[in-house]
Amino acid sequence: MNAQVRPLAVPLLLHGYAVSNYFNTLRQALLEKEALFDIVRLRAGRDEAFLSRSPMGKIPYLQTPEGTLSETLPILEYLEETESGAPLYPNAPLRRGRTRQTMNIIQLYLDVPMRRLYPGVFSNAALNSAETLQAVAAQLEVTIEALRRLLVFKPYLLGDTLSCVDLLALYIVDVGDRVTRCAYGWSLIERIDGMRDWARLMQQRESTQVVAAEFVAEFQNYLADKCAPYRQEQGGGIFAPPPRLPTAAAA
Ligand SMILES: N[C@@H](CCC(=O)N[C@@H](CS)C(=O)NCC(=O)O)C(=O)O
Repeated sequence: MNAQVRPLAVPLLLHGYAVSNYFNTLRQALLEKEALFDIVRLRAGRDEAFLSRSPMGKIPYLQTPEGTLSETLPILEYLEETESGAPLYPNAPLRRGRTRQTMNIIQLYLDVPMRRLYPGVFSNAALNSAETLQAVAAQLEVTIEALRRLLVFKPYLLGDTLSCVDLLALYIVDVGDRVTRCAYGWSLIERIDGMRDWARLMQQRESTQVVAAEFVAEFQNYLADKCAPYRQEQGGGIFAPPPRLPTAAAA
């Protein structure tokens, strides 16, 4: 894709906040592209002003000099077409198609079903019913099998260069691993050979460290607010801080 650089040095404005895996994906893409951008920290909303910018009432959305855009995958494509930084999609049409295919699978068949379990994992307001647990588990098995076929870990998910798939998967797999451990007692990351080493590689990137630091801090507050059954101290995911060892005085 040819970058059509915006003529004016007007910063893009990324709206959302660091608990959102989609916000974190876009923030990291902007950092990787060394784009000129600022962040407007806000939660999802449904008032008229919010819906005029993000019609589904969701974060993240991007304010550009030409207008606003919501939905992470189209925003990633917009950045690819307008920013001159490092490409995040391959050029060859089939490989570009596979990049989009894999992102669709990760969003629709991994993230969306797992969200059905958020109430019983990240908030103590409701329990997940046995039917929901069973239905989501069945979908996750199909998705895990698909990802085993698609991901190559060479060393990035689809080849030897970083792509949008790595940025999308990073935050969805992090939260997903916490969810499967808490809801089912198994680790999403460990179910896919190569995923743990890839996660370690991704953690070394400067852009990951910037985004993950704010995510971990904000997520801690979010879990406390919701009195969530899951706590970061239980570990899991890619970014959960390591469990604290007992101090000598406490031992
Ligand atoms: N398909 C959307 C998903 C965005 C999404 O699920 N955002 C969540 C936060 S991670 C949200 O705004 N939830 C609030 C709501 O649905 O009311 C995208 O690609 O950006």
